[in-house]
Parts: sequence; structure tokens; C-alpha cells
Amino acid sequence: MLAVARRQVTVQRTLASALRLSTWSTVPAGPPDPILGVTEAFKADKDPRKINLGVGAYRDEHGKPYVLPSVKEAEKRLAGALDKEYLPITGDASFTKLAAKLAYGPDSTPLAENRVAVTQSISGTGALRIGGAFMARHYPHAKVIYLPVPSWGNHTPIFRDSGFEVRGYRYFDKKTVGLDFAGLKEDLQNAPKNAVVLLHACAHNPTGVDPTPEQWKEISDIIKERSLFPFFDMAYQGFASGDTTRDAFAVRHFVSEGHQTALCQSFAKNMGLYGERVGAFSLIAADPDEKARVDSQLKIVIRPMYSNPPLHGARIAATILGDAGLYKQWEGEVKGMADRIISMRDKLYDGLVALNTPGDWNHIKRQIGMFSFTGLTQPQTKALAEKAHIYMTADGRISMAGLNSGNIEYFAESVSKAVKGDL
Ligand code: PLA
Repeated sequence: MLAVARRQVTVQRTLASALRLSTWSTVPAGPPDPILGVTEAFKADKDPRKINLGVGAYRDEHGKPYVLPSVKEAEKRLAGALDKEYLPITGDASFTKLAAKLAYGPDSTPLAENRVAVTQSISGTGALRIGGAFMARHYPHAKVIYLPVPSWGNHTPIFRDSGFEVRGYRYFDKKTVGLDFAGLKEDLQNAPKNAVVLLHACAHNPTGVDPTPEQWKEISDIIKERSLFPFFDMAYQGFASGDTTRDAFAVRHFVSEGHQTALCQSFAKNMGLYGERVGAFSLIAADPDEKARVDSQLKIVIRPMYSNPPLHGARIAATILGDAGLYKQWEGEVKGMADRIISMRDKLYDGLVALNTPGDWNHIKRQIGMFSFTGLTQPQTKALAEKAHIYMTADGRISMAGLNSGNIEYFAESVSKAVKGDL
């Protein structure tokens, strides 16, 4: 009798716990991240020929992550000598000063007039998020932002989560595989007054298509005429041309035209400091008093988010930017990375043409920066992953830096087969 009763109690308990709903039972499964999810799929693949061209992370000619020699030297100089105290809310002031100088230029008028509000950020993404949060609270107009179509996939959720209505302006022309300049101008001209316009300062992601300096001037004029607000994302300064000054053309031109730009900087790519999360967000104010008020509100935005930023990466960047010798060395290393990417563009183009791959592949050589927007279709990218163990984002974007002399032949052959339907 007792045994039966016990069994009944056990059954009842099991039933009760099965019926009791977990607090999280209604949480739906989300999709993998369109970019970082590719790395997960790549890691799970055991084939020795596998190639990851998903995330934009530089690799050397042996396919290995690259720690810049200037970074190693800066770390050597920093080793052991420093404490681990908290940074101020807006970060390391020696770093932010040098970061702003790198972006706006050594002869920048707003910097000389002490009217650039700048804060350290958790890399470029953190800069965008601070920018979004600050604008959501203090931008005195409707919170509407225009992103280029297409744009980096994370821009939409960043600004949506910041409370913005996200709209698009035409950017990429599939037919010419270039800039849809007429469409861009028309969309900006028709945007409501005071709308925010997100601009990729250089090395547009994912298309690799940048406006020319002349086109930038026209864009600046339209933004001024229409009273739009230019919000720059500069995640690749130095990666487009190999020259940090040349790549800052758009930002500096807008500033010289009197725009009150917002600017997000990342040191992930140009210093290879990906996981160190080094970046900066800045705004141009009218005068030092306004700058001080903006600074105070940036602190109020940041403090409840993460209190203050991490130390180590900012110290590395400040050491490099603040030492003439290291700075020069670093500039050479940035150029080295950009040049290797450019040489891979030539090799890939030659490979695809030599294999009589249907289509015109000139855009691979024309495109700028970390990525090539190949034009491969979703079924082709799927086949490349499943049959050739080659991973890229579903839109056909490849990180050129993932190619090297050891894998480019296999890659070109596989792409050629995919395009011919032979994979
Ligand atoms: N802005 C643009 C245009 C970017 O492409 C990226 C990174 C960032 C900002 C943010 O970079 P950070 O936070 O690391 O400084 N885009 C990468 C990585 C390289 C990513 O998606 O996170 C990409 O593969 O597109």
C-alpha cells in the first residue's frame, strides 16, 4: 500500500513539474547573426579545405590572424608599468584626443576651437550605440534615420533599438555594380527636413563602392540644402586606400563645409584591435560651452550602460598614435594590409577570368576596402558552403582578407563551378 502511494506521489510530482511553465517558455528561438553566425558554421566544419570569408577580420598571407608589430611594440612599452584603475566615463582622454585628431586632421578648426565632444566607445558598434542613444534623447527633431541600401546588417537593429525609425536611401545599383548616384541624390532630396543620414565614411560595407570626392561634395551640398544631419560611420579608416588621410576625405570635407557631423570610429580593423574593442564617438558643437554640455550628457548616457570603457586597447592605440616613430610604422602596416587585399582582388579576378567564369568580374578589382560584393546568389553561396566548405554571408559578400596565395586557387575554382552550376 505504502509503495503504491509513494509511486502515486512521484507520478503527481513529475506531472506537476512537466505542467509548470518555465518563465522563459514563450521565448522564441532567434535566427543566427547573418555575419557572426557564419563563423559558427565555419568552426563546426571539419573539412581541411574550409575557408571563412564571412566576418571582416584581416588575415595574413598564411590565413592567420595578424597582430600588428606596432601593437606588439606598444604592448611591450605598456607592460607592467600601469595600474588597472577605472577610466573616466568617457574614457582615456589621451586616446580620445588622438583619435579625434586622426579622424578630423591635425589642422581641424573645430578641434583647435575646442568644440568637438568625444568619448571612448566599445569599438565601432559601441560608438554607434552611444550615438543612437544620445541622439534619441537630445536630437531635437523626429528620430528618423536613412541608411544606405544595402548597409552593414547591424545598423538597422542598432538604430531601431535606439528608438529610431529606420528608412533606406538608394545606394547600390545591381545593374552597374556601382553607386546609384542619381537614386541616392533623389532619395536624399526627398527625405524630410532634419532626417539623420548615415554615411559610410570609406570602404562601404558590404558593397565596397564609395562615392568619389566630387560625389561626396554633391552629397554634402544636398545634406546642407535639405537640413539633413550627417552621421558618419568610419570603421575602416586606412583600409580603403592604405592612407588614413585620404580615407578621411569625406568626414573632413563635411566638417570644413560647416556640418555638425556625428562620427563613429573603430580601431578594430586599422589597428587589428578587434577583440580589444577600441573606438570613439564624437559630435561637433557650436562652441566650447555647448561642447561641455554635450560632454556632460554623453556621460549621463554612458554611465548606466557600462559605467566606463575598458583600458588596455585604448592605451595601445594612444601609445601608437602619440609616438611619431610608432605612428609612422603603423601607417606602413595599414598600407601593407590594404595592399595585400588589393593584390588578392587582382588574383581573384585573373583566376575567375582564366577559368572562363560566365559574367563580368571587373567589380572585384574596382571595389574598395575589406569586402567584395561578388554578386553570387543565395543558392550559389549555399552550395559553396555545403559542397566546397567556403563560407560567406548570404548576400554574396566576401571578406577579401580571408583569401591568400594558399587558398585563392581553390576559391576561384569553386566559385567558377558554382556560377556554372557544376558544384
Ligand atoms: N560599422 C561598420 C560599417 C562595420 O562594418 C563594422 C564591423 C562596425 C561598424 C563595427 O565594428 P566594431 O564594433 O568591431 O568596431 N563589421 C564587421 C564585423 C567587420 C561585424 O559584423 O561585427 C563585418 O564583418 O561586417
